[in-house]
Amino acid sequence: MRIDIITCQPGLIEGFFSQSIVKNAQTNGHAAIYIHDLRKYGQGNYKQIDDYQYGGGAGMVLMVEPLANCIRDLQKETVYDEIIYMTPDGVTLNQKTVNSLSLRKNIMIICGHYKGIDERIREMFVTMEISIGDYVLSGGELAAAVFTDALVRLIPGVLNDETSALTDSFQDNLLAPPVYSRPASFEGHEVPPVLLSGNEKNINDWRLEKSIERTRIRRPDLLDF
Ligand code: 6GU
Repeated sequence: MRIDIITCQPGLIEGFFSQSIVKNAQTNGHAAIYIHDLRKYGQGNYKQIDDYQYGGGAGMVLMVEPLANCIRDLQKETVYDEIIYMTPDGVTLNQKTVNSLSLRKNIMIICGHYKGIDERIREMFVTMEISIGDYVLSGGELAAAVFTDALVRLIPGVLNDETSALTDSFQDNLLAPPVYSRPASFEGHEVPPVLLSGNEKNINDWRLEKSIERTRIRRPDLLDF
């Protein structure tokens, strides 16, 4: 999968992509992630990328021309399956959306800032608008990092144990069951005996039962479908 991210604050996410699972995914050739600095497309001596909004009101808007030029430059090299704008007024991201987008080959992500981006970019280029939850961040960068992490870990071969993404919380609309490691007894708190029994069927039954119980208590909304 190839992911191109357009941002006016590359420093906010460069560190994230040079660490851990997302970094390994790139080293192993499963993902290619490119960060593009919108400032390079800025206008005039000051490389201007934002301006006041028509009609007045507080807050700057990312201008249409630098963004359009940047998007078109990228489109010269790559045909994108989706051009996604990260915005709090987009559709709320969930595992189902991540699963289906993980099958795409080339994705472009646009990070907004200030009051947002000129609406014409949304009309002319954007194919999908994604929010990561009902709260407002200062910019789309952290949201893009969250979204990219969720995507990249689903690419086959990225996780060490290929099946482990399948038992994550939210796959099958169920939260994950509790997990334990050594020691079997810690300060009077015991690991459930069934997990020590070696009986695979009983262990799987117990895990499913705990998943359902936990989902019913914490996220009953996931169960009504
Ligand atoms: Cl995608 N962007 C911003 N700025 N805030 C958010 C968000 C995105 N998702 C939730 N809050």
